[in-house]
Amino acid sequence: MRFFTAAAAASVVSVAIAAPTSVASPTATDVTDVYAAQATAKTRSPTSCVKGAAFDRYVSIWFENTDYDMAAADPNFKFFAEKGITLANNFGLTHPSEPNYMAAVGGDYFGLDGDPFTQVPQNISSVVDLLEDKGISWGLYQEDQPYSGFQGFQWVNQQNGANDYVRKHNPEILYNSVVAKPERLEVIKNTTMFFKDLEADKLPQWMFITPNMTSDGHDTSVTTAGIWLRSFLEPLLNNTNFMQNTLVLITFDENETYTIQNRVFSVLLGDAVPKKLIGTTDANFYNHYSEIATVEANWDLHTLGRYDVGANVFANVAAKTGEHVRNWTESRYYNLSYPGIFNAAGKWAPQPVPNTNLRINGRTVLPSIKETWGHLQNETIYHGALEVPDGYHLPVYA
Ligand SMILES: *[C@@H]1O[C@H](CO)[C@@H](O)[C@H](O)[C@H]1NC(C)=O
Ligand SMILES: *[C@@H]1O[C@H](CO)[C@@H](O)[C@H](O)[C@H]1NC(C)=O
Ligand SMILES: *[C@@H]1O[C@H](CO)[C@@H](O)[C@H](O)[C@H]1NC(C)=O
Ligand SMILES: *[C@@H]1O[C@H](CO)[C@@H](O)[C@H](O)[C@H]1NC(C)=O
Ligand SMILES: *[C@@H]1O[C@H](CO)[C@@H](O)[C@H](O)[C@H]1NC(C)=O
Ligand SMILES: *[C@@H]1O[C@H](CO)[C@@H](O)[C@H](O)[C@H]1NC(C)=O
Ligand SMILES: *[C@@H]1O[C@H](CO)[C@@H](O)[C@H](O)[C@H]1NC(C)=O
Ligand SMILES: CC(=O)N[C@H]1CO[C@H](CO)[C@@H](O)[C@@H]1O
Repeated sequence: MRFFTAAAAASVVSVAIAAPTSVASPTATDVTDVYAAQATAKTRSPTSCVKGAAFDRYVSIWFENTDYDMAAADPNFKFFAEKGITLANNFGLTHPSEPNYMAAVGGDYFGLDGDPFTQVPQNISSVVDLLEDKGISWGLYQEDQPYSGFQGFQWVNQQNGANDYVRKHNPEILYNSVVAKPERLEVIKNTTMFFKDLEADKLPQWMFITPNMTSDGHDTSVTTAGIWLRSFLEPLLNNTNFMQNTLVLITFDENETYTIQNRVFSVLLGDAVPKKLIGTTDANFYNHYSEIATVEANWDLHTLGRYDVGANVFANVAAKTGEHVRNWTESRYYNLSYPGIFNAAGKWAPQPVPNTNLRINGRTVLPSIKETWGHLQNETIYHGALEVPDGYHLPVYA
């Protein structure tokens, strides 16, 4: 199948995962169906305490579509920058939103160049496979997602019809390898559940937090995003249920202006940041794949064998794991998607094969990925390089 169409995929998937507890289809978005599913949706809050080299908990909070200088100038983002490390050269991978979220957990965006209803084929792994392999608990918290495991395209504010929760900003729900397992859906929750888990001291060790379309700046401005972040994160800074050797990344999915480089404003903070690094700037080259690489290095996880392997690990973590932070040599815009299975501009390329022979600082590709893809190594496009392709520098297929 050339294109993995949403309609075809949805029918396959709803058969595969028809949860016995759910009355309505998990992708339904009409009000009656959503409330029916909400009433019976299962939710879980598994915890674990696996020690990491630099941190024991990782929290990624994503905002939307803001140019670097705009975010850096916002008083609330500045407030957090002063409490951590500003990443001066952290890059988005393409435009628009969805491919960036997809890539940040799966190590590629497979040519995606829009925000459609997308389902990543089940034989593609994501970071949660790596985390589970080491017994590390994970969860996503999506503001105003109507219930745990909701797979619909969107959910609007029921009072005023405004954009609220959107699937395109929920990275793990895009992966059929996640959706096919009910126990995984049960940890893809909303921020109501975040506060419950916080209160009960049941937050996981890896989490991804997406504010709603108002709070993340998408439909508003960086000012609104900053105000939301201040109210959400400031109280957590000295909450001991949250700060448990925790590294928080505040970032944006992409730059607003398409004709400039896709550099995003980002800050690392939390009690896992060494005191001497507070208020400093790290100018090394990073991109959204650095998020996966950093987590892999910290907990000595296996890798996905995709662009995660070549990405720089954040230097404050690399210093503790013996990682080599490499210099950036070439400057790309990262403002256009390369071809792939999800490319709507008609630029098709085969589903890329992970490189199952890649090794980085002793870390190898997850055995189950080797099993699925190992026999196709003549077709891999991943070679562990730091700089990744974009629409002007295409991946090279064998
Ligand atoms: C992975 O899944 C896709 C889509 O279902 C399929 O076309 C492809 O052959 C599969 N590849 C492997 C190696 O399993
Ligand atoms: C959040 O998710 C829980 C668990 O599924 C659900 O009971 C609750 O109604 C949701 N909250 C909101 C505000 O939608
Ligand atoms: C988004 O969340 C904020 C609170 O964080 C809330 O005030 C606002 O109403 C929500 N936006 C929409 C459109 O529901
Ligand atoms: C958190 O720290 C701030 C200032 O550092 C302080 O004003 C506040 O009372 C503290 N809150 C708690 C719950 O300890
Ligand atoms: C990417 O940026 C370059 C340099 O400004 C520009 O020439 C090109 O048109 C941009 N591409 C897109 C898709 O906006
Ligand atoms: C990386 O770049 C910095 C500053 O440009 C330079 O000082 C350093 O020697 C370079 N490191 C490597 C490994 O090339
Ligand atoms: C790679 O190897 C597989 C299995 O041996 C074969 O089916 C495929 O045609 C080869 N692909 C290329 C591009 O040579
Ligand atoms: C307008 C603006 O601030 N955009 C930023 C996007 O990223 C480029 C390149 O890294 C910056 O130079 C811009 O400042």
